Amino acid sequence: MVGEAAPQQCKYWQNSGGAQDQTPVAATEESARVPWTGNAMGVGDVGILAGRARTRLVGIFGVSDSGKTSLLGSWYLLLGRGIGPQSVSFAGSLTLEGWENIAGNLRWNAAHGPSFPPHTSSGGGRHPGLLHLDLQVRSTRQDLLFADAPGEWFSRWSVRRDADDAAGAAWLSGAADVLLVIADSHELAGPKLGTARTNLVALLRRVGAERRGRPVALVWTKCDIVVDAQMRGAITQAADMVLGTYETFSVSMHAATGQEPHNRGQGLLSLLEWVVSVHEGAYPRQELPHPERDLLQIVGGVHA
Ligand SMILES: Nc1nc2c(ncn2[C@@H]2O[C@H](COP(=O)(O)OP(=O)(O)OP(=O)(O)O)[C@@H](O)[C@H]2O)c(=O)[nH]1
Ligand SMILES: [Mg+2]
Repeated sequence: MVGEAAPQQCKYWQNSGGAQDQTPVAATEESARVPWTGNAMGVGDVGILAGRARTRLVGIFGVSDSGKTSLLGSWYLLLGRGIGPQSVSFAGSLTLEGWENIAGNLRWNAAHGPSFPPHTSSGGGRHPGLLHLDLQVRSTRQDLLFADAPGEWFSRWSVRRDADDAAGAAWLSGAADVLLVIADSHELAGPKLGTARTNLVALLRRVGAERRGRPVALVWTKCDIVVDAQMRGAITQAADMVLGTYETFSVSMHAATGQEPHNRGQGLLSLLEWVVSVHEGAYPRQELPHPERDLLQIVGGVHA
């Protein structure tokens, strides 16, 4: 099959006698086929990686416009230019088209300079699009799947875990091996910083309740924008209370001054290195003291 949507449309399949076989293709078989389109994978496609060494699913949890898709796109562009964490290099992807869709905007081309990717549409989906990377990490290969979900899912899920329109976030929370929680510097330094803080603390609290000892990182995106020390302190305090152990990273698409002409952004490689190398058992489950009351003092009331 070379690009057709169904085997029946493929002339090679027809010539091979496949057309005489009228057995309908089972729905499960359909969804488990190789995603030849190269676009983002659906959950049904993940089976094709099952025979490979352990695949790591990375969940990026952040409200709308917080920089999730930009982060993914920038990793892809850096790896494509041969820039990666030490001893990590791009070895392939089953979703090249999906990566191109999100990263294309971030590229310079002859006509115009880079711009940001469009908002990730939520459609009616209950599962996020998954982007695949096969990386050479020292002497071994590692398959990674990154979930590029729409921010609205997480806003709903933070306040109502079982909300119908939060099913995709709930799925990701159950399935992810590594969790990144996004703190959007732009919003936390902007005119609606109070709401942004309340929303982020609600998200942190939800992730804290669901993480089951999995590795979590708090990722400050758009770190080219300065967030007030008091705000940073409040978020850190809330994360300490609800997550206990976690890592903190700051990233930006914008190069630090003096880094031109090769834009590597800021902090992108350190975060990718952690995502690739963190030991899944590195953060044993821990019982946190009842943080609820103190949290309410920090955020001035968050809905359950
Ligand atoms: N200053 C600055 N702005 C950024 C950076 N990264 C992203 N942005 C801005 O943030 C906007 C949203 O980025 P996206 O990557 O689409 O955010 P998202 O989290 O995927 O949003 P949804 O798809 O709506 O959930 C972009 O359009 C940019 O304007 C950054 O590093 N610095
Ligand atoms: Mg997006």
